Amino acid sequence: LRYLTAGESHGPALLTIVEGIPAGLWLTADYIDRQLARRQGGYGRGGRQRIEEDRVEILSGVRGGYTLGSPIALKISNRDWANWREVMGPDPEARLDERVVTRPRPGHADLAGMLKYGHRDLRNVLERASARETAARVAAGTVARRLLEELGIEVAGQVLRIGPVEVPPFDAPPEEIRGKVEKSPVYCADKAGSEAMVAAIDRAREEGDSLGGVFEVRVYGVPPGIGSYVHWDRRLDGRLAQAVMSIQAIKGVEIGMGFRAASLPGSAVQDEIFYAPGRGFYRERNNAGGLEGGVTNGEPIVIRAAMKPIPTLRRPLKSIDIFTKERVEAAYERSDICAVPAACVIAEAVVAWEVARACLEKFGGDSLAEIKEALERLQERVRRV
Ligand code: EPS
Repeated sequence: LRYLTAGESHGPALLTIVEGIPAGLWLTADYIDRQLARRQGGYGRGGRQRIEEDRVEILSGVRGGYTLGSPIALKISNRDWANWREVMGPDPEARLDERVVTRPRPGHADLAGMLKYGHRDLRNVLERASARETAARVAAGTVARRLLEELGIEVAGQVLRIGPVEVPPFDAPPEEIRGKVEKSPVYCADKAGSEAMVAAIDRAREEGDSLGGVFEVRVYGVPPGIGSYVHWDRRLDGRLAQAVMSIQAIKGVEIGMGFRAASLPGSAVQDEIFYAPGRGFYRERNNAGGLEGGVTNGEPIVIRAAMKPIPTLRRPLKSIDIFTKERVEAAYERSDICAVPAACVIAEAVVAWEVARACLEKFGGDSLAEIKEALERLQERVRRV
């Protein structure tokens, strides 16, 4: 299972090609669009989201609602392209002297990207570094999510912190988490917490500032034995961490008890092992976050991440103009105030992708039917051990 994305934030479209999805999976544009809409939402988003209304176009790999086993090409058009055609176009006539960005934003890829690629207009960096690209990742991850649903595996995310406001994780079955999160403007399961988060975002907006936060993604119904301990790049915990850390503005990732485990004795951290006939092995708590030795142990996967505040500030920090070398204020156009709820949706997608990829490594299969047979064999074997 693999995918690539392409596209600039103000270019014509975002593209992804998803390869390795088995034949026979029910997949519709509407199903993907629901996740694209969730990604666009969340209190604290800026003006750009009023322009865009992301919808996917399935260009290949699906016929009559079912996947064919061939590459699935997905396209999400940028409505804002209409306003950028002359500046962003690929032809030599493009107006490269307009909307030039010369004042790198501290915390954005602007300066590091310029130094790396030798650009003289920071726009050439920010157009691709932009989190707009995550719409394509959500589209690809949502295809994986559909596959996981067929295997009885469900993903649910929730926001736990925005700036100074923190709530404990809501520990419940996935449909209950999703039910509460859907009602919250910041995708938080706690009602009072949601209101306080909205107020914190309003304050940040008034102050011309931005806010980060923390979210959690859980994966329910994962069979034991996915991932492997035999080599570093097959450890599923490492792969999940990489996938989530690669989302724009993520600065920390933890699994299960995470950083808190460092301060406690082993007896308070490791999850004791129980057994019941018919049920097999199980745990009464899940500090490991469903992963031991890089392999799933049958408990839900629990992964949390910290997102830093967005670097584009209405009250900009100081920077240096790349041409004049003068000390100036960093660039500001429009911006989101807080994109933590969106990042949570993106994390659900990239986590679903990694879990699906590891499942296909375990179960193989060119068709959904083959994969389901292999899963049933594993479940049967685990029950009988
Ligand atoms: C982004 C800047 C903003 C965000 C964008 C990410 O876009 P613009 O520069 O057009 O105002 O809205 O996110 C999206 C467009 C999106 O769909 O998530 C950035 O600099 O990373």
